[in-house]
Amino acid sequence: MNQEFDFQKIFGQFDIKGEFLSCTRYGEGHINDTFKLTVLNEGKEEHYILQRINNRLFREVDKLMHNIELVTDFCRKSVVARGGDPKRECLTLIRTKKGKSYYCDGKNYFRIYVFIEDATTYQIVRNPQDFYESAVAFGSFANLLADFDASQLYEILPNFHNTKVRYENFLKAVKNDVRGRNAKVNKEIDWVISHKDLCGKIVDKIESGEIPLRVTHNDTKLNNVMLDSKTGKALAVIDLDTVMPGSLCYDFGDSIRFGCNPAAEDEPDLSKVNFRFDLYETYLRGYLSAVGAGITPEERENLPMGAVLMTYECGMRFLTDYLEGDTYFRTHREGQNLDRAHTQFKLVDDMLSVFDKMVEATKN
Ligand code: ADP
Ligand code: GN1
Ligand code: MG
Repeated sequence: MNQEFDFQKIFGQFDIKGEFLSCTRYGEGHINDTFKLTVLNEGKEEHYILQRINNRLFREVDKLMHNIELVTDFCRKSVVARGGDPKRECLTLIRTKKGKSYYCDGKNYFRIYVFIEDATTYQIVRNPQDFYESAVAFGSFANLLADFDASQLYEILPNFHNTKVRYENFLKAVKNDVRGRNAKVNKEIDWVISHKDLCGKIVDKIESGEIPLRVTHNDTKLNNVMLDSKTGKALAVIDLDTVMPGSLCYDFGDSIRFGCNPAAEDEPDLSKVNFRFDLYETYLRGYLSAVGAGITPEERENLPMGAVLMTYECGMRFLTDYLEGDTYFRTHREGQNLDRAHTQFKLVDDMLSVFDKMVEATKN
């Protein structure tokens, strides 16, 4: 797999001291190709993250990287201002020798970040304390971005969390049935359609102005936050590709979607998948402690719906991708996107069964 890119040549384009040692696949993101790059500098090994940007999805890499440059600069200033360590507490882009934030070999686009050492991302919540820490990280990130000028950013993936548009795309995939898979998933298709009234629950409030649009992260799952391996404390929010206008309810909701499930996102055995209300309370506490007083009463009231919606939407996206032949989310095995859809649908059912409790817990 690694031989498909000439890593030594790519490394040579960037302004990095030292000699190329190795580059191996890394992490469990579904979108970009991520590698750990090891360099020998003055007798010491140094690490970087090299990513091939998914330019099938991010068609305008220049605009994407413009956003990331602005957001990483903004975060760095805030880390420095509070006396933190910018090499570990935010993402640092390495420039090319020509001064650009990415390199294109004519076909593929690459960027390099400083590797955040002695830190971990988790695929499943290990313990409530880690989840609490991730909530503080994402809450603080939202608080920080409140001072970021939204007009500077390109809306890099329009309608990213527009659930109504996602639903339309799902219906198109069902209609086109390009891989002839519909017949296998009639039950799942019916399930999505029977819940379609959920689609407008937050989008409509954003359109009417009841819920404000802010600069948000939009992909707040647990493996997009790095925790210090020694202290367990949150270090840095990563994966900034989707930072653009969005809603706090979505950012909160996406973390709940991923983290309140004690099983993997693609767990085939649904008896292991369930919504842990205690973890919901844990995340809520951490998030509210950090997000600041700027959260409006309408946003707060809609946090539980944000969780339901992000889970419904994500399940629908997995099922859409399954119907379209697994072209969007990276898969490692047959049926993986369908398994992912199943876990999300189970979680929505679970959440709806305790929705009143979620609402009660979220009140002031
Ligand atoms: P994707 O968009 O595909 O999800 P990410 O940017 O989230 O890609 O990176 C994938 C994984 O790589 C992360 O979950 C994390 O484990 C690891 N990673 C990303 N950036 C860094 C970094 N600067 N230092 C250390 N690990 C990183
Ligand atoms: C993708 O890039 P990654 O793996 O952090 C996806 C999210 C989904 C998530 C589901 C840009 O996130 O929207 O919620 O998979 N990112 C993009 O795990 O589509
Ligand atoms: Mg990621």
